[in-house]
Amino acid sequence: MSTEPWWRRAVVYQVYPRSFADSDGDGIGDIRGILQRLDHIAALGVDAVWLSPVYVSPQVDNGYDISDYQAIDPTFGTLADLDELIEAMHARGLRLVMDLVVNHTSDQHPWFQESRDPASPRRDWYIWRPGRPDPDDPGATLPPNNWSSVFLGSAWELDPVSGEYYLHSFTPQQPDLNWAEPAVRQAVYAMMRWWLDRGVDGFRMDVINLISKPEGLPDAEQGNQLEMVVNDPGLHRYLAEMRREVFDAYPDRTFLTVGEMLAVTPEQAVLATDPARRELDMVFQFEHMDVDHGALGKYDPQPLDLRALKASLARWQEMLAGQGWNSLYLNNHDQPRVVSRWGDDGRYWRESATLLGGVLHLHQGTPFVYQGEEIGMTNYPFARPEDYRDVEAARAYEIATMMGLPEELILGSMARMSRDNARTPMQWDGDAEAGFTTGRSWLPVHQNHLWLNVAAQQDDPHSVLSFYKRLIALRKAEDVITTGSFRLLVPDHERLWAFVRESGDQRLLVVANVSGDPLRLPAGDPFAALDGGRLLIGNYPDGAGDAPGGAEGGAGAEPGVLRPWELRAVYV
Ligand code: TEU
Repeated sequence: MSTEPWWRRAVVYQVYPRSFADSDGDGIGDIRGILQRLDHIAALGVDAVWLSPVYVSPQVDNGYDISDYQAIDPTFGTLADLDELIEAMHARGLRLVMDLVVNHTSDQHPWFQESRDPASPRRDWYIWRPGRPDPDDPGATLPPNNWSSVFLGSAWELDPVSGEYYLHSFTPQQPDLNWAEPAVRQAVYAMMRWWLDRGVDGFRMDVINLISKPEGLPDAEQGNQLEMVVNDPGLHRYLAEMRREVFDAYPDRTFLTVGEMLAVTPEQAVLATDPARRELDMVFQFEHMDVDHGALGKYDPQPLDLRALKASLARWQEMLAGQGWNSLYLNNHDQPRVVSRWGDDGRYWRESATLLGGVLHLHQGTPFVYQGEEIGMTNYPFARPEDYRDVEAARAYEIATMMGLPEELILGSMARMSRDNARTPMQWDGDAEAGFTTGRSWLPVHQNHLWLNVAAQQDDPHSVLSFYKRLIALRKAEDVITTGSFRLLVPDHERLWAFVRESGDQRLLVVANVSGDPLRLPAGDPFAALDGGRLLIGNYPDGAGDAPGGAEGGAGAEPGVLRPWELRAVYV
């Protein structure tokens, strides 16, 4: 087992099927649409695709509410289509990582339907509790404890069938499975093996650190269930058991397992990803994505403090080095588009999109590219409450309104942070509906698809797309990116993001100007060596190893100065 697993040098591309490509004109993306666009994914040079859920689902949370784990939702196609996708991907050297959503099912899942009957053998497959007496109303009850759902409001729903409450960490239509029940775990493991037998190469595990609930389900201090659930030590027992019962059944194959973990600390991530402990390969952590959350959380966005973002990512680099393994991401289907969030999607759109991608990919770990990120897709100008489709946005709006917050404030925050920003259709070309569908798209296409699209960037050597292709190729070619140590420089600088990667006698200096103004680099080592070093990659045409003086390059760089949103990685 001394050979290095493939995913250490891999880049993964995330497909959100609903919004990627629609083959049948119903306005919703599907598996045959992905098949038609597979050349785009292969041309990026990525190694694997993480496919968000395509299983049978009432689609309350766009497929993260599953009612049949072993069948494909007709909206997305058939099992035969999926088998064809696996085969077509494997033929191109691409692996397929499926989404595994097993903290909860849909309330329409037959398991839950049976579980509603207290006499059913499946009663204990979910988490049922009697209510607490309501001191103000002797005839009524209160939820069993004070936990709140991730999507706000109580995490408990009263079911009239038995008069008991069931736990739901997300919407009431997503009841939590009871992992303490051995039969539940065995059913999940069997289902996972069924997918691996079909040729699937791994799983991205949705909110996996919520599966183990603390004994006795005690009240949370802040009315927030997460703090209670995510630290439960039982999690590691379940993950190790899953490894043995599922993945160890295939000794000749190397899978990719990445667990999404809310509020996870680097210490817990080390426990989950230390290869010696045999749990997961990597986790999706949230610390760096939460640095711009205000006192009221996600929907209280604050301007980015670059120092906090740099420090967070650097801390994860240091803490996991040589022990665990990092995933690297700035975008996914739950996050607003990073070029709008932390870049400049106006004047310096191209520069800031490439800078953010470049800085991330030059960290140690396995980078994930979310569909549309590779062309610099931006947030959508959402204006009215009815423009949103996401269940989280709807709940946030309802609760903020109940709290009496001013309408403009609520709508402003939603426009900046809503998950729908990530879910507008993939922009393939400048045609009507951006080449996504021949029908009418389920979420509106961004007006900027007229110029911001795959076709327009395909043959432009200076496009965001071409930059991402170079970046992905570098990971295969340059050992230091995968194996080199990481050292953050100038942590207190408010605009300069700089670090050194070192391996053997290779020393790679990465500098990035996170602002729209020129930035003079500090004097001395190692910055003084920048202009004399060998440029590995840069995001200005004349700083990218291409012909000097491209469109924006103009007169070229002044020594020791970074231009607006300029990134350079240089061997020094
Ligand atoms: O996400 C977990 C989760 O809590 C996210 O919803 C995220 O924290 C939130 O968007 C921040 O506001 C996973 C899936 O990725 C997400 O799409 C699902 O809605 C959720 O689990 C429930 O399955």
